[in-house]
Amino acid sequence: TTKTIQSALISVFSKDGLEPIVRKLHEQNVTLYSTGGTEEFIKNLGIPVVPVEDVTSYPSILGGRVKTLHPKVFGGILNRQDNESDVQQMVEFDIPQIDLVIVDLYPFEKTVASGASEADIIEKIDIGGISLIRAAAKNFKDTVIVASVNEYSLLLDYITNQNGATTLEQRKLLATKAFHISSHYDTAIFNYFNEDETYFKASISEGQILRYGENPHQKGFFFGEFDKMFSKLHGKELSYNNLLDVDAAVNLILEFKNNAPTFAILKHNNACGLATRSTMKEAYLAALAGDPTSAFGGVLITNERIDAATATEINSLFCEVVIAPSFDEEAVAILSEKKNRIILVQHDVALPNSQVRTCLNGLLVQDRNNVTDAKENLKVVTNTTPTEQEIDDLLFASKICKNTKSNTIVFAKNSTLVASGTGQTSRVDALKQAVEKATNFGFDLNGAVMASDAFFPFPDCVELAHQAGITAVIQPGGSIKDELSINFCNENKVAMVFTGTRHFKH
Ligand code: 93A
Repeated sequence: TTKTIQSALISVFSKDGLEPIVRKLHEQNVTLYSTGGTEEFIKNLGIPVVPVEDVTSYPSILGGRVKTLHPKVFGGILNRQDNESDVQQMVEFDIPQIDLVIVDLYPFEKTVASGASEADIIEKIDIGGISLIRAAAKNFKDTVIVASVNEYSLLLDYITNQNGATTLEQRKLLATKAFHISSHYDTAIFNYFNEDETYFKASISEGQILRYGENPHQKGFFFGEFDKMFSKLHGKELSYNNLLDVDAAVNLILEFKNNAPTFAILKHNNACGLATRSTMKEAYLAALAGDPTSAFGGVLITNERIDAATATEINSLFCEVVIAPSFDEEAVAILSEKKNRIILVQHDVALPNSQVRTCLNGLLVQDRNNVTDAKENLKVVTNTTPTEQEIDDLLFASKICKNTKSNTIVFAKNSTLVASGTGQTSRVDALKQAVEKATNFGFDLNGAVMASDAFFPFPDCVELAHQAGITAVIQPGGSIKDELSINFCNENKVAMVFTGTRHFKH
């Protein structure tokens, strides 16, 4: 798989940095082919070079628009050296082998940026060069592609230190970089043509046009393969906000994949009800009881099949979307009674491992938060140890906490979300909100547990939690004032565990 460069086609717009490469190639007796200006440049260095016209027996025509676009050139680049018929045809059609292609494309973006006329800009759409790049990159098994000045030093290294030899791995890496360049180049051309964004208004081939964005005056699109993740059984088209809720719901229920029947109700991407029970109907009723007010217009999701008994209960709630891995036939009939209610069967497909959002004039990309706190990762930091039931509830609460907007405080008891404070700018406010909600919906917080997505900078949170009746706490730990919270818990017989993992979600 190691190949030595014996011939090269060089066609570069900018000649900067080319001289040392050409000299080294010449030193190693590499046959050089080249186009107009580049050929001139090489000749002026006193180095022999074969004009590409001599290969094609064809002049450069149409004012240079067609120079390298010829079977003899592309045959030389694209032939497979381990393919008998390719090898035969190379002889039959007298095609020269081309081992290395060096291209620097017409500067399309620079020309656009300079404010040039449309005619000048169009002329800077490189056709031959981009084809050379794509051809050589496609045939990386046999051909080396250098599609940018940025790769000159790498090439120089191969010529100098590897005597012009490259490994398959090195050629594939250069091909990857080449396709990055060609896709960027074509995207720039697309953006120029699509200046007024008419394309997106007219076409759904790229993104799915949504009725509108977050609000009716905003346009909205979804780029993804919804049908791979869900089968829609019933209901209206999903809106931008529906999709965001569905995303939150899918991420949340993933945490409970292997649990007993678990039912979650989400509003504005946060869980407002969630419970695990021995039947789905009980789980639903317990989830609904968590916050029946917020559940109105919510998105519902389960980790197991929805049966008719559960569907009957759900039917009396106004909700936007119901998602489950499967439904009893009768359940679908019941849930379909409401014309607009969206019913989705969720398929067992993994979510991508990267998350992307816009940031300023670019993007932020990060890994998914794949850490789920587990029993073996808990470190008890108080004299009081949590009971088995409390440990179960702490882990249960932590799963919800992780999937709720920061700052978050979650209260749970007996596998039920009792109340949460979500998306607050201070952790104490999140806690106060949770206490107030729990009180409003008639929950007794005595013996309930608390989860926090990040550490407590002060002991105020454990103080308020204890006052409310909380007996066990789960949090990452790591504040310089951890000791103050631990001391308070010790004095008041509250159990606390550290996970070491923060679960911000903004
Ligand atoms: O007009 S083109 O699209 N037609 C071609 O056949 C062609 N082949 C190479 N432009 C073409 N090129 C480009 O010419 C290269 O990508 C490079 O940017 C430039 C080099 O031309 P010269 O060697 O004459 O300076």
